[in-house]
Amino acid sequence: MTDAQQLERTLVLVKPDGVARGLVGEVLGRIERKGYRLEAIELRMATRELLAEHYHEHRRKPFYEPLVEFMLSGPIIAVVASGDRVIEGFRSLAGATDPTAAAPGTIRGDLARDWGVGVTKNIVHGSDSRESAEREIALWFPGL
Ligand code: IDP
Ligand code: MG
Repeated sequence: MTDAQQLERTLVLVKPDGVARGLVGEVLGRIERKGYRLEAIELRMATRELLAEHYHEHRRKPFYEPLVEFMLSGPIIAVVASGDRVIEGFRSLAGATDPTAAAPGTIRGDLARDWGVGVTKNIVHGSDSRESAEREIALWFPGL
């Protein structure tokens, strides 16, 4: 690859529910088996400041505060994955936001459910556009 712009990257998070339930290997395995490359992986606690930036678009939604509290409830695995059309491809692996409705075969459809807290606990985050991917990667992995 000669043009760095062509290397599409996405930010994936294994959320606290996925880490607590021991699903990190399962999620990373699906990314690898699909053929994407893992560029960076880090286990860390989020902070309120980081999440305020990460979920900026949702700041006025009713689910924002519970979402931030959930994301602060335990360690997260932050991942940068790369490959042609990886942003779209990982969103497809992840499945629909609502784990109850997510199709079987997807991460959320196979591994997540409603635990009485609506759609908050859905195992993974994946960037939704090139612009958000580069913004989110800069937040979680400054300098990468
Ligand atoms: P996405 O993760 O599929 O891109 P977004 O709409 O960007 O979904 O929402 C971000 C996250 O906020 C979701 O993954 C989920 O954890 C949470 N969320 C989204 N919609 C709701 C809701 O209606 N109630 C509670 N939590 C929600
Ligand atoms: Mg989103």
